[in-house]
Amino acid sequence: MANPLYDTLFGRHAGKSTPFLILPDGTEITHSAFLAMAARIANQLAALGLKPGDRLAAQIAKSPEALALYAACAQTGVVFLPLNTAYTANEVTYFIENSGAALVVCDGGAVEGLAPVAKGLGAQLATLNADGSGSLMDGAAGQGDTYSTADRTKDDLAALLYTSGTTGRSKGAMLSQENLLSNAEVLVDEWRFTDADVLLHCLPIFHTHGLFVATNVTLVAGGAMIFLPKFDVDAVLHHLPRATSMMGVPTFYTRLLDDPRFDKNATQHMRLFTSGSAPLLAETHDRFSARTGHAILERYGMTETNMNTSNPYAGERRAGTVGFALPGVELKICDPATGQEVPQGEVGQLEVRGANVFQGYWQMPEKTAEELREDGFFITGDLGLIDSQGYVQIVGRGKDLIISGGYNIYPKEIELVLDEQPGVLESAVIGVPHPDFGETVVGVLVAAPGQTPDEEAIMAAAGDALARFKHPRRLIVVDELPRNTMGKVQKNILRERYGDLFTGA
Ligand code: MLC
Ligand code: AMP
Repeated sequence: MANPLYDTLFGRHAGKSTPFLILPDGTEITHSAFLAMAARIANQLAALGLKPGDRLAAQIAKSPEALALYAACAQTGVVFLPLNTAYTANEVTYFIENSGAALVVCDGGAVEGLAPVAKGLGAQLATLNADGSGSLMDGAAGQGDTYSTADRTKDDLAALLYTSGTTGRSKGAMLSQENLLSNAEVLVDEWRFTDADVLLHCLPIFHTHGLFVATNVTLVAGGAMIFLPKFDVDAVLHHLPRATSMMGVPTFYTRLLDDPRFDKNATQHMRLFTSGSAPLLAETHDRFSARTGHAILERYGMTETNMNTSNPYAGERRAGTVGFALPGVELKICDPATGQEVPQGEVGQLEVRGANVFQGYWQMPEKTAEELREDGFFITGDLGLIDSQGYVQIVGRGKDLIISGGYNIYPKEIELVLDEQPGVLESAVIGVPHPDFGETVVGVLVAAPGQTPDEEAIMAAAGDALARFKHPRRLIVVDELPRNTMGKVQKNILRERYGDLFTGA
């Protein structure tokens, strides 16, 4: 039976006693032990009645078992739907409902909030805790170490990853086996990953970067990962000597540069540091080179497209750019109004096409049609240009989006919550520069006539509705919002006005 995703990422490692996961305490999990764990989970999923094409929503801490659940989904043909652990029960409810998940896997601590939701929506519930305990693994413990891999084609769905939108409603990006595999294989070649690589993995595994870029690349190459539960400067410095490579968001690198122990000595054996998910300031790139002698390799991607561009491994890794379109990816810079390509060197909206580009938004054909052209080009919403030597530069965003520490935050989602609060007439949410997170969230409020909004109560309400990373770090009450002649709020004016709130520039 064929299953391209499982066979290429996992099956090829059958019988190998080489280390795959190296845990913080030094314990190693070999490739074959990992596959056996995945097969036990696969048997358990089948025992619960899951079938190929069913969706499995997982809001679980990063652990070897959590990664094995991803492998088990590939082996059973179940569509994996990973969720940010910071999401509130409110947010998760939408994802379960929209995806029609057959099984929800969550931390034991979340059962009270999610059990009634799952029951109401006809989904089963299993638990998987950070230490690998819980009902999922209890069930898997009694299962066999092998599983007859489900037959799948490269066009079958592998994963559903939700991204928010400018209307505030999240959309499930459908990623096929081919979307994931083609990109992982290209990146292995471009970044020269081999089975000798040991990747220091400190990204979360519920997003494209940590799951599909870092993990899939390591799996295709047959290397190992030092698998840390989260990014932490001390832990990174402790484990770095054993690593060959690391992938991160810009915040990882600014935090490391803030620590004097991070220097040439600490990094001399490393062969590669990559950055993405948010813009890496040229200044950070330059400081990093001066301190360590390594040029960070910056690349650009999205949930819907996996990776689109990368700076070269061998050539110049140019600060402030995201390099060239990857092999197999076509990239155009277009006029957002007409969709026509703009002259070379001019700013326009990036559009991309290739085997990496997703299949559309889950059960949202109109949204899909708005962003995915009939000829296969995806409209990214990012603004950029191609310089005279072919390097792509991202210069801004056409979409109203804030990226904080590598997490995407759509202002509309927060504005909808703020607008509902007593004493608030209307709101505008903007992103302003932040020294640690790159950008952070500021809520600008207009009071309802004769009322004074209660900022504490508003923040408490935001806490129930929205994940912590989306919360405004500052609320500002103004008399009115600046608007253009069409009545549209001029967020650029607000961003200018409040741009130095956190940087003091
Ligand atoms: C945590 N907090 C954040 C935050 N992360 N707030 C804003 N933005 C974030 N990114 C909250 C915490 O809940 C905490 O709340 C407070 O901020 C400070 O926490 P911290 O201890 O400083 O944060 P930490 O846990 O260290 O997390 C920061 C981080 C993490 C940068 C390490 O956010 C992270 O791993 N980011 C990576 C995101 C990522 O993988 N993105 C890839 C998306 S895929 P309190 O209550 O204490 O105030 C993609 C495609 C592509 O974009 O191209 O890759
Ligand atoms: P997500 O929807 O979480 O996948 O985030 C994708 C968005 O992150 C892109 O559309 C870009 O706006 C941004 N992004 C990713 N990588 C980079 C980068 N290297 N430089 C600038 N922006 C980036």
